[in-house]
Amino acid sequence: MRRAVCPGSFDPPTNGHLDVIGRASALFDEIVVAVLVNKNKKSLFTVEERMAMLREIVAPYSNVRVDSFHGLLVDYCRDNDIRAIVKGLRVVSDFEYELQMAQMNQRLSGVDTLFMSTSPDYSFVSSSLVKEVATYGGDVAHLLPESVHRHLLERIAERS
Ligand code: COD
Repeated sequence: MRRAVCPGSFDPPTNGHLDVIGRASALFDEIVVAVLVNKNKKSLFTVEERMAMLREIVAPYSNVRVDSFHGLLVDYCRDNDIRAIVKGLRVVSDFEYELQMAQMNQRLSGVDTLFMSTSPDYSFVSSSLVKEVATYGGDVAHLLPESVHRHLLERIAERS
């Protein structure tokens, strides 16, 4: 089985993430969307909340499942028989960091990283910018799946 992982923080998942996940699902037998558990990073949503949002939005793709992981991504890949990492590339500045990680992961484990160019509609979208704009009342509805947008507005309202 050709299985690949789309890893990330997904705090929260955006249309940019979903675009890459959906396109990757057409290329592999199975895609695992894996949420990094990182206790040192302050997040707006818990890992469980992010996984629940992801499960909801990937429901149309029958070969996509959602999981979480601790520690090194390459260890998760080894333990789950995953041969490829799929990442989206937005802008040139993404490339330098992503290339470094891809080469490190390849050297550590032999797992290859495949880069997918982001859709021009979402090349400027990141979870952190979406949170910032929404916090100050900007409209981000067109950048997020509808259910995620609802959860985001609820969370911001709870915190204000
Ligand atoms: N369009 C297309 N793709 C996008 C968009 C967009 N608008 N936004 C994000 N993406 C893609 C990017 O490929 C990104 O890599 C991925 O989605 C996830 O994005 P985020 O922001 O949710 O997640 P990150 O960047 O915080 O995730 C980083 C990882 C968790 C993948 C990374 O830190 C990791 O693998 N950590 C595990 C520890 C480890 O193995 N470290 C050693 C690395 S060599």
